[in-house]
Amino acid sequence: MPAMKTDASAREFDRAKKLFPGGVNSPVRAFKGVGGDPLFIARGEKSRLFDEDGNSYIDYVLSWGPLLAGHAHPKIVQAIAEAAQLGTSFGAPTARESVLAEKVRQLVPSMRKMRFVSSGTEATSHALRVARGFTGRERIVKFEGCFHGATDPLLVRAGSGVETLGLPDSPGVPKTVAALTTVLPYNDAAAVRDFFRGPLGRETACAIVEPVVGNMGVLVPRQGFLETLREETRRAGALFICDEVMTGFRVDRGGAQARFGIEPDLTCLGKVIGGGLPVGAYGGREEIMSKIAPDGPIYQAGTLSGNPLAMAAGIAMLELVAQPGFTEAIERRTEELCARLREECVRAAVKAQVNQIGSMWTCFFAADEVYDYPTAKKADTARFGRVHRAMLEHGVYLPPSQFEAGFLSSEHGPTDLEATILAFRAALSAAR
Ligand code: HOZ
Repeated sequence: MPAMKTDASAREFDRAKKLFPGGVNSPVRAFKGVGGDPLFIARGEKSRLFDEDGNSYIDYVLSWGPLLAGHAHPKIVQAIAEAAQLGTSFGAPTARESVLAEKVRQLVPSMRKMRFVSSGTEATSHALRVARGFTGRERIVKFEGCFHGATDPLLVRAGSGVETLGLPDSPGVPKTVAALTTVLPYNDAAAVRDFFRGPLGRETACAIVEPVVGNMGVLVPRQGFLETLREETRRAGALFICDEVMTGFRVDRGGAQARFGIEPDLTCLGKVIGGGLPVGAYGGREEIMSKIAPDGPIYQAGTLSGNPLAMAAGIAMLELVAQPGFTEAIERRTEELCARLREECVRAAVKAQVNQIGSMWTCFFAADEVYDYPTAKKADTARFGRVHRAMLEHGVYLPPSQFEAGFLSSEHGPTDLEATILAFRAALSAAR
């Protein structure tokens, strides 16, 4: 196979390195987790990405999750274009905000009241402040390998780029802030029970969790883990914050909370809710949300919160999500892909664990079940890097890190799957 042409991407990368740290505006994009240089993207269409050199790829990153309906879905593009004609930002209330909020509440009924913000990171950092303000407590709990955006108190033993780059904690996070964060092992119900029944349990404002982890690669909750967390936080008077930025509308149309039957106190959303435009949301019980300004004393604000273009994209996206069978069809396609990837690994005698739920998946090159931080860390990241590069050569764009989730959209069809499997077969053999 002739070597892939990457001159235009290389040129753009040289230029970007003079302007941005590492040449990128978000660390995982730099491909440090897999080797090689990032590709510069010119456009996307349905399931495909096209780079500046004209190469095309089946895209399993989908902007790190938001594009549940693929690239440039006509309904979303039209909604944005129509909204833009009427003005791009007002900093005043609009009817569209309520339309989107009603759609969110229909799908995620635990979000009785909500606030729109501009990113998942904003959603989680404000949810923490609200939990602290509501309970009058300062300590928080997070889980090892979960990533909730680049916000100070949660940049402790975080996954995603922090794990990819081997930076367990970040300079710049004040020690006093980090000291208020307790990190517990994911999927360990006994550790949750011990902590919340111990001396610090009643000093804790909240526990925040990715119900299905996407930021260590995909880790699926074991029976009883989320249920125990729900029960023990309630018993200790702490809030349960479900970070559904990745899982929202993907693991089920009502998110992981619908799939696992848990009712959190607060939920954070991002990614899919904006249909590819910057939107986040946090929300939950009325009693908690009524403490937020101007109803209450807990302050939170944002100039571009509820931005009309972002609301329009979100409304179009959630109208698609609400169609009967929409999310189920994407899940079935994802199951099929993962079953066939497993078959290819067996055929090539490569030890692998393909974790999947909803339209999220990860292929770990590991011999044993991967269900928490230590088991994910045992995966063969060097092999992942070799497979990633070979897949690119064969026209498939995977997340550039073992510790990120792959995603599918409604636009990934049977032809994409066939091409992906052939590419994977070739990549496994090239990447021995
Ligand atoms: N933190 C995102 C994935 N977990 C990556 C965002 C980006 O690089 O765009």
